[in-house]
Amino acid sequence: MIEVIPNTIEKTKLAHVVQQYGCTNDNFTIERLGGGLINSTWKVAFDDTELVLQKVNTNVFASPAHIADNIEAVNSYLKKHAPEYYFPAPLLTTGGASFYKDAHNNWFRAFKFLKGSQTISIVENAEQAYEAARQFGRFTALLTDFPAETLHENIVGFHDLTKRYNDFLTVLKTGDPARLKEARQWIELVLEQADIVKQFNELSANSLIKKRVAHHDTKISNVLFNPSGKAFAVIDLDTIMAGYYISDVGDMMRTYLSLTGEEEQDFDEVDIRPDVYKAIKEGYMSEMSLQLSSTEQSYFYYSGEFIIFMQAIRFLSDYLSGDHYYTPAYPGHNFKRAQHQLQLLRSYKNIPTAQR
Ligand code: GN1
Ligand code: MG
Repeated sequence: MIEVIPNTIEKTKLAHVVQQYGCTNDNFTIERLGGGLINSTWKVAFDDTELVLQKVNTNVFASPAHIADNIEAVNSYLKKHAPEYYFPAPLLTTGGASFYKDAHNNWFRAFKFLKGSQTISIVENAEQAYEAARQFGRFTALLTDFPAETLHENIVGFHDLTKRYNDFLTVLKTGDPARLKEARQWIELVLEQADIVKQFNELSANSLIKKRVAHHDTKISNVLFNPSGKAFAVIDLDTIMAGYYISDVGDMMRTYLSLTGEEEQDFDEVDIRPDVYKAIKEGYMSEMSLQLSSTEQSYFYYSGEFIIFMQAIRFLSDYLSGDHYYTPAYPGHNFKRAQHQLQLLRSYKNIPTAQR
């Protein structure tokens, strides 16, 4: 379940935003929904309306209007080609816009809160993994003929491992000297994985591997389930961009396989569940097997190495350069997060070949 944080102070601050979505007085309730690392999210209720309200982190998304363009383009394509598919596009403001920008250049948008829909924060069993993987596969499959290259690149180089790795090498020269010293052993561990970057370079130079419409953030909390446990939609559409399918499969590997979430600090608890791996594969392939070339399919296992490693260097680079991207909740938080990913990578690499 999403963590719900009650809030009173924010009510006053956000009243002008809630008004944009049709609330004409101060009779609304607002509570913060925790979970995401980037945007701020609230649940708002007034009259018979329930909304999810979000403020976009403009440090991360420099052009929020591009998010809206991408969602609109995908939404109109799906409305035409797959009208039965539920795509949670933002609600329009009373002025007819899919975003609300306030006087201080804060960008907000709202979504309908679907009664009875549920989200989960940890994959408890293989069925949930299957359901989620199937939905992410379905999303990309339905958009096979959509011209992915026309989408804006909302975060430049977001899942470009070559760029991320080069940025990491730069941080080794420019980062905080004390932190660089403290993390030496972990930095060595990263540098030993250069083969993962090499494989990415090969893959991205291979014309048999297509860029498709990918979600790029396939954690389980971005899937809506109905009360009987069936997944029916994917949410969090900010990073819908052209990308490789391994981005989506890889982030499922990263976030579904171990029962421990990415915040776990006891690394001995990190454990790969083979039945969950199998469920990700079956669920995703039930929608995508006809779309993916055999060359693409040969990178299925690699997807997990790719994303876990990239997340490790994202957390570690952020720690070494002073925590500007992921806000730490305690000193050393991003260092711990990076260590967790490297431990997860080690466990992932131990998956026997026959199970991959
Ligand atoms: C961020 O905030 P959230 O949960 O949507 C990040 C992902 C990372 C994830 C790690 C735009 O996602 O790429 O994998 O944290 N999103 C962005 O938990 O950087
Ligand atoms: Mg996200």
